[in-house]
Amino acid sequence: MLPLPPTYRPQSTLFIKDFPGSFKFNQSELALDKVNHCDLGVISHRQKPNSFTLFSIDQTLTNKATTMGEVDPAFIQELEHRPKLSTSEAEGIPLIDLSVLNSADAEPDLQSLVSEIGNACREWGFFQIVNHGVSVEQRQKLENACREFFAQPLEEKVKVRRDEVKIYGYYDREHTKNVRDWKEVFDFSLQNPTIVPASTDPDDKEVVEWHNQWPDNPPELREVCEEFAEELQKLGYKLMELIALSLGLPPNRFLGFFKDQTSYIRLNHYPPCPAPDLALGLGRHNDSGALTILYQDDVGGLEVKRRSDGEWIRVKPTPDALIVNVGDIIQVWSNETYKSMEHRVAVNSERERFSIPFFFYPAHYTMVQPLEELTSEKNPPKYRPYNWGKFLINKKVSNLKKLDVENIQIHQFKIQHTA
Ligand SMILES: O=C(O)CCC(=O)C(=O)O
Repeated sequence: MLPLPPTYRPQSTLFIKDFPGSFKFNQSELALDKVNHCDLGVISHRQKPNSFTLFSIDQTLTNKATTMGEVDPAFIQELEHRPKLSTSEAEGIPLIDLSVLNSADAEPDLQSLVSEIGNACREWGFFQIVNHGVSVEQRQKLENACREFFAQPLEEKVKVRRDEVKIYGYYDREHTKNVRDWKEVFDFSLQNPTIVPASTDPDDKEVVEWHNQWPDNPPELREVCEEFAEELQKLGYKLMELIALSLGLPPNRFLGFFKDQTSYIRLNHYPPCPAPDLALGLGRHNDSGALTILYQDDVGGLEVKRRSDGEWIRVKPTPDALIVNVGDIIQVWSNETYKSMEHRVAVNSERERFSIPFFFYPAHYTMVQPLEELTSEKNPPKYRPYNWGKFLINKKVSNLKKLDVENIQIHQFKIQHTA
C-alpha cells in the first residue's frame, strides 16, 4: 500500500479529486487517475500501464493494516477482467424441473428430462434446477448458521483457519488466477477424513488425511452442514445418473468414481466492496471437479461467460432453485461433448452476498481421461490421463496464495491433434 508523499497528504477527499497532474514518489512516476468514492483513490503506475494501486485515504493517513474493509492492490483485476457494473441478466439459462424424480412411479419416464439435461450441458454447461428434493428448511438453517459464523470477529473465525496442512476451515485470502478474491470462505469435506496424495510428485504413492475443523460458534453449524451435505450428495448422484443417460451410457457409469470421494462444500461470504468495478468476489475460473451444485441467495453476482459471444452475463437468482454446472472432469470424461463454462462473481458496494457450492469430486486415485465409450477413431481422446489426487492437491495449495505461475489447469493435459 503506497502512502501519499507528505506534500500531497490530503486534507480532504476533494483535495485529491482536484489534484491535476503527476508527482514523483519512491523514484517511480505516478499519476492520479481517478477518484472513485469520497474516500478512495486510484493511482496508475506510468511504467506499468496496467497496474493500479488503489488506496484508502483514511488508511494512508493513519497507516492502518489492510483489512477486508479496504481495498489493497492484490484485489485489483487486470483491465480486461474487470466487471462491468451494468451486466445483462442471463436469458436462456435452462431451468429444469426435477419433480419427475420424486414421482411415485417405480420407473418414472425420464426420457424428456434426460434430453433437457443433455441439451443444457451441451449448450450451456450451466442450468438451474427446481423441485430437486433438497429441503428449503434445511437450506435455510444452513444459511442462518453461515451468516452467524461470518458475522463473528476475525479472531473467532481464524481459530479454524485453513493453511497448507489444514486444508478445510476458514480462509479470507484465497487467490484465483493469482488475484485475490473479495470473499471469505469456510470449507468442509463430505468424507472425513478425506484421503489424498501426500505430494504432487508423480512417483510418491504416500497418502495423507485431510480433516474437517469445526468452530465452537455457532454450535449448530456442524450438524446443519452435515445434514445439508447428505442431501446434496444424494442429488449429486442423481444428476450424475441423468448425465450418464444423456451421454448414452448406463446410469451407474460414473458412480464408482465417487466411492472414496474428495468432494467438499464451501460457504462463501462476499462482503460489500468499496470498489466493485475493480475487484471480483471470485475471479474467472472453470470448476475443476465433476459437477458443482450451487445455492446462491437473492443478491446476485454470479456471472457466466456466454459461449456464443464471450459476453459476461448474470445468473438471476431464482428462489429455491439450485444452479448446476459441468466441471472440467465431465469435460474430459465426455471428450468435450460437454464443456465446463467459465464463471466469476461480481460484488457490489451495498449488500453482502452468500453462496454455498457443493463440489462433487471423485476419489483421489481416479485417473481422469476420456471414456472409451465416448471416443473413436474419428473422435480420438482429447486429453492425456491425469491423476485427480495430484491435480487436486496442487490446486488446493496454489489457491492459498499468489504465485508467479499459472495454477494447474486441464488444458495442460490436452492432446493437440493435427487435422
Ligand atoms: O458464489 C457463487 O455464485 C459462485 C461460487 C463459485 O463459483 C465457487 O466457489 O467456485
